[in-house]
Amino acid sequence: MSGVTNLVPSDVVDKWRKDFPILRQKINGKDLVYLDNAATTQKPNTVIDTISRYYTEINSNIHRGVHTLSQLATDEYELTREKVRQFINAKSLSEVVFTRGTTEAINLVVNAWGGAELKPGDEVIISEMEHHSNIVPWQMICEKTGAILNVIPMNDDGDLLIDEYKKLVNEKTKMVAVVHVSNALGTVNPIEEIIEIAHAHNAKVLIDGAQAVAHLAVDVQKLDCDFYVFSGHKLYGPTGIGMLYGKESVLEKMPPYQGGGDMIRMVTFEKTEYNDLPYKFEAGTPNIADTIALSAAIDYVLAIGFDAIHAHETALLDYATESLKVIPGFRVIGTAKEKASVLSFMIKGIHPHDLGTILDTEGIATRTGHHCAMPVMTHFNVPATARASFALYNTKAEIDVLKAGLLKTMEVMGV
Ligand code: 7TS
Repeated sequence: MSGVTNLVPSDVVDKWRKDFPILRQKINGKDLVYLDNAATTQKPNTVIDTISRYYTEINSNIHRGVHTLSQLATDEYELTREKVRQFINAKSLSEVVFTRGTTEAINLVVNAWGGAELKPGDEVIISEMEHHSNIVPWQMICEKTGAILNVIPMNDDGDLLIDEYKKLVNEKTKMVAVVHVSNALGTVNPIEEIIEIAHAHNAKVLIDGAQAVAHLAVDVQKLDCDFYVFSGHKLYGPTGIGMLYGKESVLEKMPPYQGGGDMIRMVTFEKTEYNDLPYKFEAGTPNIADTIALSAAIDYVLAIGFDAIHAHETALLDYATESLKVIPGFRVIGTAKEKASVLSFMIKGIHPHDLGTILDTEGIATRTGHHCAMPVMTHFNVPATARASFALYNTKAEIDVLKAGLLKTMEVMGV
């Protein structure tokens, strides 16, 4: 991300921090410095309280009962659908399908859409920087259908090579599935251009927005993507609830993903009539409590606003990149032109796992490993990276603590 204008004053960030009770914890006797936000964000009180209120006051199964509690739970569940619709600016409620998370949303598209549409010789395009959840399901369906999986390469900054993409896409391309923001590199991909090119060849487009929705405003109508997926837990919401946006015309043609209750209109042993959208894709009792709490998370983010979030997180990423690069042997993995909230790095002579372990003794939570993006590690010829990823409640002071922790690790490791 670039083009910072208004810095968010530190007293405002301190106020935000107070909304997240977990941040008051000590870890290993030290103030928690939580820099693993790309894995999952912490939850504000309003989200925690919503889950508690749900189970205390209105717990009931939805869509089925005429009794008061069931109606209350159904109303709140469906209000969340409307909230998500507004959040991503989907045209209609039929286009908002609740899933367990990004992974399930991708698997839904792969199996329901891919299972019906892909034929031998058809082509699917993904990119070199995908999370495994946007690689493996496509590999599986390609193997099953005889479709071919192609990969858009990236350069050593972690920018996709759009000219190579233009060479890959052709009339056999049926799907382009690309990540909006890379979890391993922080790259913000030029998805508008990617979508336009795909559509010029009549291919559908799925955007993996898992790392995007907490950092930038998403407008699916403006993007014109066919599918957009994300997880609530990376957006200050609970785990176990995610979202599939699909264009109504595309979802309408897709067969169901799972069969069961709620996704039917009429069942006989001879034949079943499926329910209308979006219920056709929501078989069984859903995750009611966490769906309703996702509403609170979206309210929270929108009350702060993406302008402030963007300004603050960009300042953090710039500050971290600048202040850590003076450390001897420090190497950033991912130096794309447009980045959001992720700093992947190595320190010469220290395995990232040792880094992560020693930082933890200082109360600093980072992530180390392949970040479920092994092909990214292969590209950069590294086994793993350390990753600091930022959220709206992080501060420059915490980055100073990270820097001190890194210097201490080097001392401990004799580097
Ligand atoms: N896509 C991207 C880009 C992701 O970053 C992740 C999770 C997923 C998909 C899968 O999301 P889920 O909620 O269904 O699991 N990324 C990470 C990460 O970077 N560290 O832990 C999980």
